[in-house]
Amino acid sequence: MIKQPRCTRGARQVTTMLTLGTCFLMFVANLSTVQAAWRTLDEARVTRLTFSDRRALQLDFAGGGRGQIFFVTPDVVRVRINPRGTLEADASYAVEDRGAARANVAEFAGSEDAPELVGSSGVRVRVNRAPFRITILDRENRIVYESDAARPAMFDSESGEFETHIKRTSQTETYYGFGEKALPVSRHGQRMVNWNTDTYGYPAGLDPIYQTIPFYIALNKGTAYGLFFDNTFRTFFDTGKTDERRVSFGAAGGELNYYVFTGGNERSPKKIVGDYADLTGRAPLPPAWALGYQQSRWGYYPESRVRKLAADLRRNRIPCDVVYLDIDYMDGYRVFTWDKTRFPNPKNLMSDLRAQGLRTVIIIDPGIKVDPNYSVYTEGKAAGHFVKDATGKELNMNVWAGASAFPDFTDARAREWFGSYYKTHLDEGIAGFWNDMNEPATFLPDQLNEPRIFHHPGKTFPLDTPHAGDGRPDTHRRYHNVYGMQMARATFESLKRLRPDERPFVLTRAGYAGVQRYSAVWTGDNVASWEHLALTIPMLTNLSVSGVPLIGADIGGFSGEPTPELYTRWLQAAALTPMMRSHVESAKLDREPWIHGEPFTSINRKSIELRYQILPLLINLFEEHARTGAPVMRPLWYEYPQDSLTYLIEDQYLLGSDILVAPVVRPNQVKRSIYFPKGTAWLDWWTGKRYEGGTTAEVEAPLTRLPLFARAGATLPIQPIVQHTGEMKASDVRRVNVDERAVFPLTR
Ligand code: MIG
Repeated sequence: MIKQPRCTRGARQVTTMLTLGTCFLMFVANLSTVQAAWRTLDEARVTRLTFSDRRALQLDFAGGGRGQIFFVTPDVVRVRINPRGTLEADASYAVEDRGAARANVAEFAGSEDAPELVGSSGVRVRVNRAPFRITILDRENRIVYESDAARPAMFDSESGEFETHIKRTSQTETYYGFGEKALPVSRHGQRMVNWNTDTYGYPAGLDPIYQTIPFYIALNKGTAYGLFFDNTFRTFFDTGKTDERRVSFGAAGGELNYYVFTGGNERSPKKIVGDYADLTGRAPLPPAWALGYQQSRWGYYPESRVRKLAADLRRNRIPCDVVYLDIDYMDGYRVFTWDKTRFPNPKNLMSDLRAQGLRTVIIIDPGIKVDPNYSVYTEGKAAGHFVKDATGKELNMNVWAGASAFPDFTDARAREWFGSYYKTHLDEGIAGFWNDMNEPATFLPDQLNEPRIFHHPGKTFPLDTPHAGDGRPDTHRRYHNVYGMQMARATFESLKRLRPDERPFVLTRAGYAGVQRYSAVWTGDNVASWEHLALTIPMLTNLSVSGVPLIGADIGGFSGEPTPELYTRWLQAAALTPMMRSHVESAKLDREPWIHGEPFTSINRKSIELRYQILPLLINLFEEHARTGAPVMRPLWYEYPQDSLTYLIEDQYLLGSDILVAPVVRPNQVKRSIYFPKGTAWLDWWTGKRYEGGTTAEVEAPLTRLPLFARAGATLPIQPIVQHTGEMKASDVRRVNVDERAVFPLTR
């Protein structure tokens, strides 16, 4: 079939094909056995090539496809191909400013037969017309990207699926990013799918989970490139799993629309991550309180329980800025309501908590209970804001509240309408909002004649459900992966509108590339296990280089029960992650730092105090991110791409460039081995002992101590311990030079 592409095309081509006897026979044979009609894009060679405006190469393919290649910056090449014909209107939920994705100046070089597009910094795109292939070369003539000559790009003219293939630079090339994946730090040798999925208690290796960020960075002997595949359908990446010689990616629909990041002169990960942030946006500065310790659980109710929590925090001198209320605060799980028996006077509660230096974040789910006596439902219905099914009936699916309707968050009107309900909560003094279940996740229909398998793929909207798509109506196939991000956007934009002088705090479970513009992200329903504690580092560092800086994992594990040792090690490990939140599912033990008694309470207090000491640095790093797009939490390879011994490190991370964190992520360990990256020396935070770069050392790590190091020569802003960010004073911040004598005792 691949060899006879013209025979398997749709009906439009049939008449011309009838003249070819053999083709006709094949066509008939295919009709009886095959629905899909996979064709190669390569064999459909480029028949016409135009260079317009000193900017873009326009390509016409023999089979009717259209394409475009251009530079969006001197170091970022964009490729768009629609194998089915005219290119779609250029819309993207990921790209912050449409202008950023438009063509930059370039020169046409080469010839009609061997065309080349040359960017203003000397990067070249070579196009091979027949068969169609692309090679991108940096200005030193090194290959950045090369179509795999052995494997044509393929598409299926009936289903709309397609895939393309890149030659791997080397079989030791490593891959990072891909958003949120429960996978090892380098994602080489993997086949990964992007389809936002509610995966309670996901085991390591389960894929996909909640987020879709189809962006990666490839690294080989210090030389990197990046690739962002801006396609919201179900997509996949195969990084040498099916064939170790190639990387493949593809989608279940839409266009082949991707950006190749050359990494500039240096071919560096830093440049790639920065360019990706320029394209998809940066996180605005979070409120300082969101960087403090956050205490959550599913089950903080009634009001007296929350008041007791606040008192316990302060009595135990556990620094804390935020408490969370989960779904139990609502009246029968109706969003934007209160259960008045559990919380008779939310406003009073909020102001009493605020007086103790505590902010409250509440959960808001997308589902709206079908209930004729519930104004959010009746108003949304009357205004036509709810998603309808393929037959035009309101889509109702079961979630916590029972049968519920869902706003179409891909419609600006629905976003604004939903967002307007936050006003009451803001007036009550609620400080931030937590958007859950927005993959979207639903329960299985009551009548379902199918096995009730865990993580059933049917726990979302039917694929043919229509969406507005902000001016490009299409089905859930196209918009599933952006639904959650657009809900977070509705929340963020309404907070901006309602409180223009405050920095919004939004936390979301599902998202798509660019979600950082609206929201923080947590890694969903993890597990109280050592394996999951270890997984937090590769998960968070990769999410971080996928452009999302404000991230965290539920401390202690959401599902199950941690041993006292595991919870204590987890608090230590998370003390310097961008977001520090303990959380737990309902009916399991609290994840409060004093829950296991001494000696654990004192050790846990010390972990949180450490975070508050370092908070001025953390705030600086968020400012740096807002300016440059640099991640806050960094994998070692990001700072040290020339040191290949950093490439596979799973259990160490950097906070900014100056702090190296090496948590203990295994039970009964009182020592651990630590690699110090080449090119700089590191001082032990607690003892001042110096370690040279490029060495590995065994370091003492009793339960009382988080192995922590500061970069020799750095200057760190540190403050005395406070109980919450409201107590911080700029005049108390000390700038400590990390020299031979630096030791960082905890100060009160
Ligand atoms: O079906 O709101 O991931 O953090 O506590 C479970 C209850 C719904 C899933 C979230 C979790 C939250 C829980 N939610």
